[in-house]
Amino acid sequence: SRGTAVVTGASSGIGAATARRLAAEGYDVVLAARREDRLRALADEVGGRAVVCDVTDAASVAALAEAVGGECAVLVANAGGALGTDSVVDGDVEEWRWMYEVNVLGTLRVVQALAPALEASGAGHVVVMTSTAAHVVYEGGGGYAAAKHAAGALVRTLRLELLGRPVRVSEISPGMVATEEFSTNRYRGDAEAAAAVYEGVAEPLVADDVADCVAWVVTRPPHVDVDLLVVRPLAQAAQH
Ligand code: NJP
Repeated sequence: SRGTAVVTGASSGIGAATARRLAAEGYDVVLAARREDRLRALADEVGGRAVVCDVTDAASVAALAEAVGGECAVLVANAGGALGTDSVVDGDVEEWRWMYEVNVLGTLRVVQALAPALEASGAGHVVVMTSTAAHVVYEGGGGYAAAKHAAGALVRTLRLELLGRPVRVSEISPGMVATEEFSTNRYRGDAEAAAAVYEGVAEPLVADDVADCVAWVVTRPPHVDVDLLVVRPLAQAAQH
């Protein structure tokens, strides 16, 4: 085994694809998210462990760290999401708060809880899933971009803090990926609105495209440090 790999947000989309990919690479995967039925089914499929965890809840994250144990080779801090109404002028403050809780503070909690186990592994690796929205802003995406910019600042600061320790830190910033983010989370099941998001992006990435990036980053030789990997659908490249 290559050691334990914890993936948050492993119940769907990029996280589920990443868990499959890392299991295939020989990691003992720990799948964390809130939807237990999905986690259990995936854990059975890949031979991993399901740990129900809400990254917005400190006790829940502490229980995840407890379940992981003393050593963790890889943490993929991927749990996150966007909501539809994140205008600056008339967006709902509570929706902005939700995006901060899950994308920023959720990542912070998980990184803090697992940092000792990552260091104890002797060659830990933290991968934080931000977004192209961590680097650019776009109209209608103010809350998400603000939260992902903050998550980006978090991961870049973490790199500085961990310099000289046996933990590598990488940020992966995907563009548009066809997952549940835009069907269930962002647009709350409104299929028409979800389809509209993909307008102008004829062929969005699929979750496996991003999972491939995660697997590539964490399987580089120990002296190779991948700082930031930005991956977009070709059709989006001209936009931002
Ligand atoms: O979306 P989706 P993605 N505690 O909705 C989990 C970023 N990204 O795969 O708890 C714990 O299929 C949720 O699990 P559950 C995006 O911002 C995406 O696209 O069971 N887990 C589910 O497993 C996010 O950071 C695109 O509901 C929580 C997962 O998060 C990451 O990619 C573009 C949770 C979300 O899976 C994966 O999103 C981009 C909580 N409180 C960045 N709340 C894109 N799709 O286009 C949610 O630039 N989760």
